[in-house]
Amino acid sequence: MKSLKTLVIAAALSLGAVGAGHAQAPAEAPAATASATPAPATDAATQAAADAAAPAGDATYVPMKPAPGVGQPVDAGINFQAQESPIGEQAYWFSHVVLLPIITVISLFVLGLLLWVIVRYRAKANPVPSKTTHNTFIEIIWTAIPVLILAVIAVPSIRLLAAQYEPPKKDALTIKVTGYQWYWGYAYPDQGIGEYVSKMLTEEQAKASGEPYHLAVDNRMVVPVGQQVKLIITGADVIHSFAVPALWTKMDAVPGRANETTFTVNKPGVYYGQCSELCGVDHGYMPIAVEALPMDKWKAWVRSKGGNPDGAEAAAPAAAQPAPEGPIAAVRTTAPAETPDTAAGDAPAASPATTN
Ligand SMILES: [Cu+2]
Repeated sequence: MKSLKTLVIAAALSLGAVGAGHAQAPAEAPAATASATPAPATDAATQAAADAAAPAGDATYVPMKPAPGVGQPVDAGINFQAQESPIGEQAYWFSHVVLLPIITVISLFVLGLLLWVIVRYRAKANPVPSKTTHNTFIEIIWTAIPVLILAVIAVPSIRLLAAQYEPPKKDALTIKVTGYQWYWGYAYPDQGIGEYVSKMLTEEQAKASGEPYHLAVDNRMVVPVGQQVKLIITGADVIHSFAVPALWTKMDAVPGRANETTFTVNKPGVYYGQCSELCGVDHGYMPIAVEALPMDKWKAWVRSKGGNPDGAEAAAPAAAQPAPEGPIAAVRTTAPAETPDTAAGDAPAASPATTN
């Protein structure tokens, strides 16, 4: 199984990183959120090259419509979102097949004991109270059984914890995620896709594209189905947190650090999330949308972004450099095509007034 080191790292990271709650966005809209153009702005030459390189019929990327109730919260929902990744399924099973039944049985048992004591040993029925104190047998039982229950729970619990922090596979797709006040930036260094920003759609835009307002964005993170995705996550200004409940993914975006997490999406779809670390006045307006596509369609999307789906060798050398130490400057070597308000310099978050 996992090494002791993995377990220790997993336990330490999990203290701050894993959670299943999903806050609803506030109802009030931000003042005049300036969104970039919804459609990716590819120039004619890039598009022509993509058309030539792509198999017929898949060269054009059209944002997928979300399925109702999948990858997003539901009205009056109290359960986890339906899980669409292997780790998420494991976690869901652990919660609903192991923990909930045990919790229910213990709660009913304790409630029964309380009722029994209240009725059987009430003052009226016992004018002379019992002076009994210790009972060795009972004390051993009520210590040993909880210990056994905890030991049984510990096995799947630690297995799940370790699985969440297992190092990524060699062929994982690397995406660099940067949290800004108050939007997200995504870059695909191995495909030569420089950073582009992802901003919340206005209410009218969301309605027009048939997506939930406060969750819909202009430029999604697009990933292939069934392939492991490795996120390198950092923050440009303050601490943010990248969280997508349906993919069982949450990781803090901390300035000066490159945090890593992985997920694999089971099936095509659109999965929404939100920044989950209070990061300032527009914290509630920096949603996340992950779109999972079959591999051929994902490759077409990469081409539509001017990237090379087949990896780093053929991509532009400057854009392919891994740069955990100076992440923002490095991925900006390829100028974002559709990011008018961040393309101007190396300090995209320096003027909140222009981004909101
Ligand atoms: Cu944030």
